Amino acid sequence: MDTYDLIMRNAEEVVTDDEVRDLATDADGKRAYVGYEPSGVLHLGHLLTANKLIDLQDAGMEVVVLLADVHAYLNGKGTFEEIRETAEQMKAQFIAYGLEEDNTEFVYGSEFQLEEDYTLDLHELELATTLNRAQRAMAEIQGGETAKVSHVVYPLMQTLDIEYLDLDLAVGGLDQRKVHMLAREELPELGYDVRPALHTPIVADLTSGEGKMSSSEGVTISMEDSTAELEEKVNSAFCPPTREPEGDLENPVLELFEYHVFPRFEEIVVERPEEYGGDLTYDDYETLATDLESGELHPADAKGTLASYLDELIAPGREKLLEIRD
Ligand code: IYR
Repeated sequence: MDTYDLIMRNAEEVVTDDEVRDLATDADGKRAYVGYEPSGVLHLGHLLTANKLIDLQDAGMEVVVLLADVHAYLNGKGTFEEIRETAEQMKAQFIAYGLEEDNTEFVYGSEFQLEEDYTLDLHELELATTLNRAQRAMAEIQGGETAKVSHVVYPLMQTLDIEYLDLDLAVGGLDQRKVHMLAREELPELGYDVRPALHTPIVADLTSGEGKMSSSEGVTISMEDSTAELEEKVNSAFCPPTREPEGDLENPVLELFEYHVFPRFEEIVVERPEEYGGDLTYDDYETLATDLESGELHPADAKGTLASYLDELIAPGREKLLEIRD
């Protein structure tokens, strides 16, 4: 796969395509990042952006993982002590998942976000941004019911991170897009360069195929799940024999194959007894999806296979968690 295709694989959108094409012509050593509010256990949402970071490492880029402790604090996720402890666990799980240790820089937000230059730039952005604009940027990120002053400081800090971490590309789920758009508008106000952003898709809820899979509602798969729990969750997933179920529904089983399994395995084997046609082997997502639609691949076999590949992906992180907790 060429560099541009690798950068773009499974991206829902990039802003802008021209800027990413430009980056792809000279990607070696360029810096990309994702920021995460520390939460103890990685779930599929974290792993989707982690897959993208692995693609970017394969494309020759340096990857920065921001353990966004100050952001988590501003979003009401606990004391600094609690947040840092969770961040350390999170880092260990990312490495176990497959981020190359010598090619990944893990940075705590508090290492640079409390410095004087950063703070003064932050105040300048506060002065340049309306409350309304900052609140809109936070709509899909904010926890808790009532917006606090901290929630409008948050996206301005996320804007500055792009400059202070000296990045060439900002990566995030689609829920980060409004912050990245704000950043594109505001960075030039301070005399800084605009950087491109890449957004990964949001996977639908596993059991209904509606809306998004989230850790706060419905069923989500995390690194804490045992093999049996994972099988149970995947086996109860919504999986009609089509890529495009009616209305706003999605097929979450196909989405998980596309975004989580195919990027990490060269070949997928669906094991079937001879009497049911024997094993099926796939080296690309499209063929698997087509077989599900035609009836060649039964949803139950698709789910069983998905569960075993997801299990292989999360197993090293699951072991790491058990080790840390002992
Ligand atoms: N807003 C992210 C966390 C975050 C991301 C980046 I990129 C930052 O520079 C800072 C924080 C979230 O919703 O988890």
